Amino acid sequence: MLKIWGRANSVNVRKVLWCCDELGAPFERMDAGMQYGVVNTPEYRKLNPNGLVPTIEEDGFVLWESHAIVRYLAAKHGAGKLWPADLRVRADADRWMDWAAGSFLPAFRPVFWGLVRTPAESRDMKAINESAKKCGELAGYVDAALAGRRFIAGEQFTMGDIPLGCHLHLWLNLPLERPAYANLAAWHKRLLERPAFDKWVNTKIS
Ligand SMILES: N[C@@H](CCC(=O)N[C@@H](CS)C(=O)NCC(=O)O)C(=O)O
Repeated sequence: MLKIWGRANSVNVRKVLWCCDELGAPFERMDAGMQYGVVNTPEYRKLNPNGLVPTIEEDGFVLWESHAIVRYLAAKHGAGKLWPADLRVRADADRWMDWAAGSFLPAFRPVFWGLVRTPAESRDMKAINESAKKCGELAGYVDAALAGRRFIAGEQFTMGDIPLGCHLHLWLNLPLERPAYANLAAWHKRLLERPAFDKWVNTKIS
Protein backbone atom coordinates (compact mmCIF):
# COMPACT_ATOMS: atom_id res chain seq x y z
CA MET A 1 0.00 0.00 0.00
CA LEU A 2 1.25 3.46 -0.91
CA LYS A 3 2.01 5.55 2.17
CA ILE A 4 1.79 9.35 2.07
CA TRP A 5 3.10 11.59 4.81
CA GLY A 6 1.64 15.08 4.93
CA ARG A 7 -1.11 17.22 6.40
CA ALA A 8 -4.10 17.46 4.08
CA ASN A 9 -4.18 21.28 4.12
CA SER A 10 -0.73 21.52 2.49
CA VAL A 11 -0.93 22.60 -1.14
CA ASN A 12 1.87 20.22 -2.09
CA VAL A 13 0.29 17.28 -0.30
CA ARG A 14 -3.03 18.08 -1.99
CA LYS A 15 -1.41 17.60 -5.39
CA VAL A 16 -0.51 14.02 -4.46
CA LEU A 17 -3.87 13.23 -2.85
CA TRP A 18 -5.81 14.63 -5.81
CA CYS A 19 -3.56 12.69 -8.22
CA CYS A 20 -4.04 9.38 -6.34
CA ASP A 21 -7.79 9.86 -6.31
CA GLU A 22 -7.89 10.64 -10.05
CA LEU A 23 -5.90 7.46 -10.67
CA GLY A 24 -7.90 5.28 -8.28
CA ALA A 25 -4.64 4.45 -6.49
CA PRO A 26 -5.31 3.38 -2.87
CA PHE A 27 -3.16 5.02 -0.20
CA GLU A 28 -2.74 5.46 3.52
CA ARG A 29 -2.07 9.04 4.70
CA MET A 30 -0.24 9.97 7.88
CA ASP A 31 -0.53 13.52 9.22
CA ALA A 32 2.85 15.28 9.28
CA GLY A 33 4.07 18.87 9.14
CA MET A 34 3.20 22.05 11.03
CA GLN A 35 0.98 21.30 14.07
CA TYR A 36 1.42 17.54 13.57
CA GLY A 37 5.22 17.63 13.86
CA VAL A 38 6.81 14.33 12.70
CA VAL A 39 8.96 16.06 10.04
CA ASN A 40 11.80 16.79 12.44
CA THR A 41 12.07 13.28 13.86
CA PRO A 42 15.22 11.33 12.89
CA GLU A 43 12.99 8.62 11.34
CA TYR A 44 11.28 11.13 9.03
CA ARG A 45 14.53 12.92 8.18
CA LYS A 46 15.90 9.57 6.99
CA LEU A 47 13.02 9.43 4.51
CA ASN A 48 13.13 13.11 3.59
CA PRO A 49 16.19 15.14 4.68
CA ASN A 50 14.36 18.38 3.86
CA GLY A 51 11.85 17.85 6.67
CA LEU A 52 9.03 18.85 4.33
CA VAL A 53 5.82 17.19 3.15
CA PRO A 54 4.79 15.28 1.10
CA THR A 55 6.87 12.11 1.18
CA ILE A 56 5.70 8.75 -0.16
CA GLU A 57 6.88 5.21 0.41
CA GLU A 58 5.88 2.19 -1.65
CA ASP A 59 7.45 -1.25 -1.17
CA GLY A 60 10.62 0.35 0.19
CA PHE A 61 10.80 3.01 -2.53
CA VAL A 62 10.84 6.51 -1.01
CA LEU A 63 10.14 9.69 -2.96
CA TRP A 64 9.73 13.34 -2.06
CA GLU A 65 9.04 16.50 -4.14
CA SER A 66 5.36 16.72 -4.95
CA HIS A 67 5.77 17.08 -8.72
CA ALA A 68 8.17 14.12 -8.94
CA ILE A 69 5.59 12.11 -6.98
CA VAL A 70 2.76 13.18 -9.30
CA ARG A 71 4.88 12.20 -12.32
CA TYR A 72 5.74 8.83 -10.80
CA LEU A 73 2.13 8.02 -9.95
CA ALA A 74 0.82 9.28 -13.29
CA ALA A 75 3.39 7.19 -15.20
CA LYS A 76 2.65 4.12 -13.09
CA HIS A 77 -1.14 4.23 -13.07
CA GLY A 78 -2.17 6.74 -15.73
CA ALA A 79 -0.24 5.94 -18.91
CA GLY A 80 -2.04 7.50 -21.87
CA LYS A 81 -4.24 9.54 -19.52
CA LEU A 82 -2.72 11.66 -16.76
CA TRP A 83 0.66 10.68 -18.23
CA PRO A 84 0.16 11.56 -21.92
CA ALA A 85 1.39 8.95 -24.43
CA ASP A 86 2.32 11.63 -26.96
CA LEU A 87 5.80 12.95 -26.16
CA ARG A 88 4.95 16.54 -27.04
CA VAL A 89 1.72 16.57 -25.08
CA ARG A 90 3.65 15.14 -22.14
CA ALA A 91 6.33 17.81 -22.51
CA ASP A 92 3.61 20.46 -22.55
CA ALA A 93 2.09 19.08 -19.33
CA ASP A 94 5.55 18.82 -17.79
CA ARG A 95 6.38 22.41 -18.72
CA TRP A 96 3.36 23.74 -16.81
CA MET A 97 4.28 21.66 -13.77
CA ASP A 98 7.75 23.21 -13.73
CA TRP A 99 6.30 26.66 -14.39
CA ALA A 100 3.90 26.32 -11.46
CA ALA A 101 6.82 25.56 -9.13
CA GLY A 102 9.45 27.82 -10.66
CA SER A 103 7.46 30.89 -11.71
CA PHE A 104 3.98 31.06 -10.19
CA LEU A 105 4.76 29.75 -6.71
CA PRO A 106 7.60 32.21 -5.93
CA ALA A 107 5.23 35.07 -6.77
CA PHE A 108 2.28 33.54 -4.93
CA ARG A 109 4.05 32.43 -1.74
CA PRO A 110 4.21 35.94 -0.16
CA VAL A 111 0.50 36.41 -0.93
CA PHE A 112 -0.50 33.10 0.66
CA TRP A 113 1.74 33.49 3.70
CA GLY A 114 0.75 37.13 4.10
CA LEU A 115 -3.01 36.57 3.95
CA VAL A 116 -3.36 33.08 5.43
CA ARG A 117 -0.52 32.55 7.89
CA THR A 118 0.13 36.11 9.16
CA PRO A 119 -2.14 37.90 11.66
CA ALA A 120 -3.90 40.89 10.07
CA GLU A 121 -2.03 43.42 12.25
CA SER A 122 1.39 42.10 11.13
CA ARG A 123 0.71 41.94 7.38
CA ASP A 124 2.94 43.83 4.94
CA MET A 125 0.11 44.83 2.60
CA LYS A 126 2.46 46.65 0.20
CA ALA A 127 4.52 43.48 -0.36
CA ILE A 128 1.34 41.37 -0.58
CA ASN A 129 -0.21 43.69 -3.16
CA GLU A 130 2.98 43.78 -5.26
CA SER A 131 3.16 39.97 -5.30
CA ALA A 132 -0.57 39.75 -6.03
CA LYS A 133 -0.10 42.04 -9.04
CA LYS A 134 2.67 39.77 -10.34
CA CYS A 135 0.44 36.72 -9.83
CA GLY A 136 -2.26 38.44 -11.87
CA GLU A 137 0.19 38.91 -14.75
CA LEU A 138 1.42 35.32 -14.54
CA ALA A 139 -2.11 33.90 -14.41
CA GLY A 140 -2.67 35.73 -17.69
CA TYR A 141 -0.14 33.38 -19.34
CA VAL A 142 -2.22 30.40 -18.19
CA ASP A 143 -5.37 32.08 -19.48
CA ALA A 144 -3.75 32.61 -22.88
CA ALA A 145 -2.49 29.00 -23.01
CA LEU A 146 -6.01 27.74 -22.26
CA ALA A 147 -7.55 29.53 -25.25
CA GLY A 148 -9.27 26.85 -27.34
CA ARG A 149 -8.37 23.99 -24.98
CA ARG A 150 -10.25 22.34 -22.17
CA PHE A 151 -7.14 21.54 -20.13
CA ILE A 152 -3.61 22.91 -19.97
CA ALA A 153 -2.05 20.32 -22.31
CA GLY A 154 -5.04 19.91 -24.63
CA GLU A 155 -8.47 18.30 -24.60
CA GLN A 156 -7.66 15.75 -21.88
CA PHE A 157 -7.02 16.32 -18.20
CA THR A 158 -3.34 15.49 -17.50
CA MET A 159 -0.79 15.70 -14.69
CA GLY A 160 -0.04 19.21 -15.99
CA ASP A 161 -3.35 20.44 -14.57
CA ILE A 162 -2.59 19.25 -11.04
CA PRO A 163 0.00 21.73 -9.68
CA LEU A 164 -1.57 24.63 -11.59
CA GLY A 165 -5.02 23.64 -10.34
CA CYS A 166 -3.86 23.56 -6.72
CA HIS A 167 -2.06 26.91 -6.79
CA LEU A 168 -4.53 28.81 -8.96
CA HIS A 169 -7.47 27.53 -6.91
CA LEU A 170 -5.91 29.22 -3.87
CA TRP A 171 -5.20 32.39 -5.85
CA LEU A 172 -8.83 32.46 -7.05
CA ASN A 173 -10.17 32.01 -3.54
CA LEU A 174 -8.19 34.57 -1.57
CA PRO A 175 -9.57 38.09 -1.06
CA LEU A 176 -7.55 39.74 -3.85
CA GLU A 177 -8.10 42.02 -6.78
CA ARG A 178 -7.72 39.84 -9.86
CA PRO A 179 -7.96 40.43 -13.58
CA ALA A 180 -11.01 38.61 -15.03
CA TYR A 181 -9.73 35.72 -17.13
CA ALA A 182 -12.48 33.85 -19.00
CA ASN A 183 -10.44 30.82 -20.15
CA LEU A 184 -8.94 30.36 -16.72
CA ALA A 185 -12.36 30.66 -15.05
CA ALA A 186 -13.85 28.05 -17.43
CA TRP A 187 -10.92 25.67 -16.75
CA HIS A 188 -11.28 26.17 -12.99
CA LYS A 189 -15.00 25.35 -13.31
CA ARG A 190 -14.06 22.13 -15.14
CA LEU A 191 -11.72 21.21 -12.29
CA LEU A 192 -14.44 21.90 -9.72
CA GLU A 193 -16.65 19.38 -11.55
CA ARG A 194 -14.08 16.64 -10.84
CA PRO A 195 -14.99 14.76 -7.62
CA ALA A 196 -11.31 14.23 -6.71
CA PHE A 197 -10.55 17.96 -7.00
CA ASP A 198 -13.63 18.84 -4.99
CA LYS A 199 -12.67 16.37 -2.27
CA TRP A 200 -8.98 17.22 -1.81
CA VAL A 201 -8.45 20.73 -3.16
CA ASN A 202 -11.75 22.58 -2.86
CA THR A 203 -11.58 22.59 0.92
CA LYS A 204 -11.05 25.15 3.65
CA ILE A 205 -7.93 27.30 3.15
CA SER A 206 -5.78 27.09 6.27
N1 LIG B 1 9.20 21.46 -3.39
C1 LIG B 1 8.57 20.72 -2.33
C2 LIG B 1 8.08 21.72 -1.29
C3 LIG B 1 7.47 21.02 -0.10
C4 LIG B 1 6.97 22.05 0.93
O1 LIG B 1 7.41 23.20 0.96
N2 LIG B 1 6.07 21.58 1.78
C5 LIG B 1 5.54 22.43 2.83
C6 LIG B 1 4.02 22.30 2.87
S1 LIG B 1 3.23 22.90 1.41
C7 LIG B 1 6.08 21.96 4.18
O2 LIG B 1 6.48 20.83 4.33
N3 LIG B 1 6.08 22.86 5.15
C8 LIG B 1 6.53 22.55 6.48
C9 LIG B 1 5.49 21.84 7.31
O3 LIG B 1 4.35 21.62 6.88
O4 LIG B 1 5.84 21.52 8.45
C10 LIG B 1 7.42 19.88 -2.90
O5 LIG B 1 6.82 20.31 -3.89
O6 LIG B 1 7.14 18.79 -2.38
